[in-house]
Amino acid sequence: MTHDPEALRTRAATALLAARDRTHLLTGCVEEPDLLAQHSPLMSPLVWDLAHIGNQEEQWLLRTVGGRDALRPELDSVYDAFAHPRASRPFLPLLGPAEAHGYVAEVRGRVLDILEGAALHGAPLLDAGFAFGMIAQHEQQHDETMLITHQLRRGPAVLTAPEPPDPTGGPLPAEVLVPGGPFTMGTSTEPWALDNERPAHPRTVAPFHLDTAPVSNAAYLRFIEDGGYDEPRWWAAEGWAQIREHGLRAPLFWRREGPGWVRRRFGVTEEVPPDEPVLHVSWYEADAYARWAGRRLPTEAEWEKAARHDPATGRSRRYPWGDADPEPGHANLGQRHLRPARVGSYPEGRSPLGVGQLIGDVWEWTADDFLPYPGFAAFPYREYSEVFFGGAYKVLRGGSFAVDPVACRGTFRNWDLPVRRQIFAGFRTARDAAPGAV
Ligand code: AVJ
Ligand code: FE
Repeated sequence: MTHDPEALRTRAATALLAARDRTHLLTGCVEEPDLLAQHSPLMSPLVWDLAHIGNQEEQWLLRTVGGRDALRPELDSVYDAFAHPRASRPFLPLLGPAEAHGYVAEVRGRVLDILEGAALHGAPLLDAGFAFGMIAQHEQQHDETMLITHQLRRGPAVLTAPEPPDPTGGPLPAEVLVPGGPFTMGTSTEPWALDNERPAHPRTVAPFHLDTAPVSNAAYLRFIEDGGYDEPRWWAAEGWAQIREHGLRAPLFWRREGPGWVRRRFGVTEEVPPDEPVLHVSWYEADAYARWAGRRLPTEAEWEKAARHDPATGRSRRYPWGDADPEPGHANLGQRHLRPARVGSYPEGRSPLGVGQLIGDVWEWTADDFLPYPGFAAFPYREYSEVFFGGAYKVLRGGSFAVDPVACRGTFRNWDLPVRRQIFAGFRTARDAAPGAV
């Protein structure tokens, strides 16, 4: 990233404005009752996300970075994600839609003024405009959350987008061999990387084979049709308990119709597209599929080595295609499309070893629990990552079609509970290489 202060200022302002455009799109396409309603107990009302975005921005950019007096200090507790579980948020004294829009706009006006005069160096929170980048990422993360709420919402479609491009570049082998040995995991140099991606540190992986694309609906359907949901031997105990208790037979939003399956997608019912990466599966479903296929989920280190390691130089790169920021030809990011692209798409985005679609399309469940890297230091607040470390959450990598490029890198780590299915998650599988492989 540039060190020129004016270029940094422009980058920060552009990231904030892009996030706000998306927030407006997601909150402007439904009527007031739909902004106030809770569409699922797993999600907040959209109007909570909206004002929470503004409140985070007020706390970090207006007060902490700008040193200004609080604008609406009484809102801090209402929009504190830890004080109120999502299911309880409709009952809070929330700002109404018009008030919430007014509040976020008022905060933003002052923040852009602060950005004009801010030193973008001299303290970790300011260096390269980190705090501004963090808040732009925070807004984009909530925009993805709001898009999940849109997917859960019943009723006719309100969002539209062009279809992803057709797959090009010819057929891929099903898997590639990723060589064993050391590589650099995490980062100490990516300016807007969040605390859990840091620091860069050496890791060694054994040689392994990795799918060149995420698992498709057609492949997942073979698992279903083979009785995968009736066979306890494929399932971790808690996963088996979940599918039995809730009678799960297929990914979330799928429904049997005649001999086939249809699914509801942003208010439209369509046949399940065979060549698209499977979406809306839990970690337990991904894990069970992999075991059925005689394979396993990749570890987080394996995923990152496949995505970042350049065998020619031994260096870890920012993205599978190199160090350049994502362009539309590299990956399906940024809600440009409302679905993952078919497997085999984005040949320009492939890694040197020929692994495709690591970035964008679907979040990919990995085998691992969300844990700190050696040398981790919480920054700038414990509640971003540290309070989630332990064993309860599984790591997801690579980002979905709903992730903005500002919040997606080869090092970016997401996490969620292994039972969750509403997130835009799929997976790919791996297997150990035979002894003697490189
Ligand atoms: C990193 C996506 C798990 O949405 O819970 C938003 C991001 N943190 N506000 C989440 C986040 C605080 C977080 N995830
Ligand atoms: Fe948040």
